[in-house]
Amino acid sequence: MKACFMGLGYIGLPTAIIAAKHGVDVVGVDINAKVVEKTNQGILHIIEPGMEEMLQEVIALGKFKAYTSPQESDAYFMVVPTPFKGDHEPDVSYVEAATRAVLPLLKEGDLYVIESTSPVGTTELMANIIFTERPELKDKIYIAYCPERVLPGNVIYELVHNDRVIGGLNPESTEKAIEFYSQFVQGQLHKTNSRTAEMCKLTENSSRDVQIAFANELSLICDKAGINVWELINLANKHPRVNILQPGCGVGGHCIAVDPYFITADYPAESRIIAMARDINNYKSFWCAEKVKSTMLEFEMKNHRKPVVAMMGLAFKPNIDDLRESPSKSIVGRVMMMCNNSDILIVEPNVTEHKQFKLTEYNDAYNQADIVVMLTAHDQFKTLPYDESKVILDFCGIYKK
Ligand code: SAJ
Repeated sequence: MKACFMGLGYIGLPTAIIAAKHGVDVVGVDINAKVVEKTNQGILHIIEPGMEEMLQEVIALGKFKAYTSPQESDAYFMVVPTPFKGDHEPDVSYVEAATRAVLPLLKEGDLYVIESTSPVGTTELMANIIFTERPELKDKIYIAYCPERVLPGNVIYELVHNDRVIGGLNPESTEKAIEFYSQFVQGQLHKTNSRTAEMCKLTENSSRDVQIAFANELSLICDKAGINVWELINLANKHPRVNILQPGCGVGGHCIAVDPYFITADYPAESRIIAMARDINNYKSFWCAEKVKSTMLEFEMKNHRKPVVAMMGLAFKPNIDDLRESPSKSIVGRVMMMCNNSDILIVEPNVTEHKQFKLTEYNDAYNQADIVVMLTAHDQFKTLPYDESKVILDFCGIYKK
């Protein structure tokens, strides 16, 4: 069987490589010629432990080759980004472009799958495009939606072991997609229809966003009430049926902070908690920046000099070097803008240099600072002592124990 993966990003490339490793003849397609060139040289352009060795292995076996345009195959997978445009409206133009690119190659019996996180109804929309352009294929090809759920950094394990939801346009399509994924997925493959599968992906990430918003809301209440939120959550979680997540300085990354908008854009009247959770998590970053600013002013009034401030962490979550869509980074940017002649030291131990920010080593920054702002709960920061002579704003629970 030959499979063509449209999009060689954080999900498409690992999935293509793992499929190749399990015996599928894989064509990897990306519109970026540099990505294609690098990939064919066995160089991984994304960060994912163990994946580069596997890429080199499948290239050597002749099971994987990357191209800038699709090649005739038996199955086609759309694994391209679905960002949002304007006022948080989902943008499916990449999925449509990838679909239009494979359209001329489709033949009777082929499988077409969308993996990209998509608004409800996208699979039906793409099926319409396919059958409008190629009416002779109606009921002759298999069309399904199959979202991924992997955690970056643990992709090799999770792509194989996580359960997946597979939703076909009809039961025959679901079966055909299950047949494909069974070649490398050991987790259970759960059958449904395409609309439910689309909504399932959005639900998983919205659920997490809502739960984090609850924790963030508690952190705001506790700040006003003079209660340690970390102790509070720890105690509340001793209840056998309560499991509250952790507050932080907002929600970042490409999934949790984005996917809920795919629901709120299409169902604005119904999705009130989901929309509110987005607002609360966005507000938390703004609140953190304001808190830093007011703490700096208080320090200056008390000490008659400007404080040295250490901003600890830029990544969007602990122990990674991914700074994209990071609330910590946006807080740092905001504080720098509001207090531009202050002495602000920026720390990100997982990155060696940054084009916008001058970085300082974390021990040095901590030692020099009057105000320490804990933004991302990296393990390195947990080794720093709690120095009571400093003002410490612990937004991410470094000292919660
Ligand atoms: N966060 C908190 N408090 C918490 C947990 C997380 O503030 O208690 C913050 C993090 O700091 C980060 C953001 O939420 O800024 C998102 O982090 P995450 O670890 O929840 O999620 P991602 O974006 O790394 O990966 C998620 C995963 N989804 C879920 O856990 C529901 C992953 O399984 C999905 O495959 C991925 O999104 C995706 O592609 O959708």
